Formats: sequence, C-alpha cells, structure tokens
Amino acid sequence: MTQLRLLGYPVSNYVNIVRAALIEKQLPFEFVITRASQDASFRELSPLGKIPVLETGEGPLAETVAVLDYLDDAFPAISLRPDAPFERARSRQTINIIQLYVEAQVRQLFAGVFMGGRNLPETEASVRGMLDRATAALTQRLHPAPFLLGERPGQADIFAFYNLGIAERVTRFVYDRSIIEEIGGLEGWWASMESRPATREVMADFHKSFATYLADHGAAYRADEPLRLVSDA
Ligand SMILES: N[C@@H](CCC(=O)N[C@@H](CS)C(=O)NCC(=O)O)C(=O)O
Repeated sequence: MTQLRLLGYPVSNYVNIVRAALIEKQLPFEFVITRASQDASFRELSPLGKIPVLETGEGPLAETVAVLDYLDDAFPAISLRPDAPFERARSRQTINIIQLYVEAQVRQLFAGVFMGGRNLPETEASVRGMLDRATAALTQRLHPAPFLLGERPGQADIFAFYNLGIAERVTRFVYDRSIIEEIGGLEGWWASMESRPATREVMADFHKSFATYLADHGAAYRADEPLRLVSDA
C-alpha cells in the first residue's frame, strides 16, 4: 500500500479530525508538520492553501469531508460510516450542520480569541444568532447511544468531537456560554470520545503545540482556560 502522508499542524481541528480518523481506521501514515500557506507550490496540493492535506498514491487531497470519504471508500476494512443509506445520510447531515453552522461560525471569531486580533461586535452578534439555531438543531439531532450513530464511533463522532471542542473554547471565551452543555446529553459521549487512544494521541500533540501557538500570536485566550468537559490533562 502506498504510504499515506498527512500534512498539517496539531493545533488545527480539521487536521486533528483526519489524523484521528486515520488512527481509528488503523491505517499507517506519516504525519508531516506543515502550516497552511498561500504559496503557489502549496496550493498545488490544497487549492485554498488550507490544511489538512492527505497525500495519497493517487495525488493530494484537501477538504476534510472529502478526505474522510476517500479514506472510507479506499480503505473500507474499518469503516467510519454507517452502511445503510439513510443512516449514512444522517451522518453527513450532522457533519454538515457542525461544519457550516457551528465551526464556520466560530471560526469568524478566531482572530479575537486565538490570534491576537479583535472581533467586531456585529460579528459576535451575527455568529451568536447562527449558533442559537445550530444549538437547537443539534439538541434535536444528537442523541448518543452510545455514539452518534450507534455502537461504534464514526466520521460524525470524530467531526463533532474536534469541532465542538474548538467551538466550546470560543463560545466560553466570547459569550461565557457552553455550546456543549446547551446541546445537552453529551457528557457520556464526550467522556467516551476523550478516552479513546486515538483522541489521547491527537490531543497530546494539540496541547503541546497550543500554548506555543497562542503565545506566538499574542492571543487573548489562555491555553489553560478551564473547560468543564474538555480534560486539559
Ligand atoms: N474546509 C476545510 C477547512 C480547513 C481549515 O480551515 N483549515 C485551517 C486550519 S484549522 C487553515 O488551513 N487555515 C488557514 C487558511 O484558512 O488560510 C476542510 O474541511 O479541511
């Protein structure tokens, strides 16, 4: 099998999703520390210059959702998607809701939280409005039993864990609000996800790099900011 290479940086929630999926699928891969870049050479690998990129034997792939589907299509032995079409669509529905209406929203606030910038009150207000709708949607949709689509963790669980984790940090910091507590019923699921070996490996590297990242950016956020649901151990 061609060696898979994951290009990315351990602070990135999207990089961490792909890395966790590779570990859960027990696929051998090389993790190559790489920052996002607008250099023409990097945009050959990632059209928007974003991380993660997965280098495959067939070429480079960017966009996390595409990478997750490629991994499950190309290496189905351990699948992270439900087999049944409806359940599979429900998995994608959850991923889309979190990607568009949670992660892409809180990302608009990263500058003022993690990067030493300032967020405009209008941005904080518009993000809050969409988060209200997303929280209601996820309260309706997420009922772990014990994982989001049944007995085994899948794409939706991994996607939700890393993206709700970063959203939790932002919403606590900006709004003094816990998106995870508002959704409700996620404590057991969160603890199960947090204790998985894949999560421990990925989060260990996250914590090693996060404090440095915040210091380098003069961020208002502190790496040891307490999160009730996220163990910073
Ligand atoms: N839609 C992309 C988002 C990836 C993303 O936003 N990556 C961030 C790091 S978490 C990045 O590369 N940021 C640099 C930039 O936007 O130029 C995906 O699904 O992979």
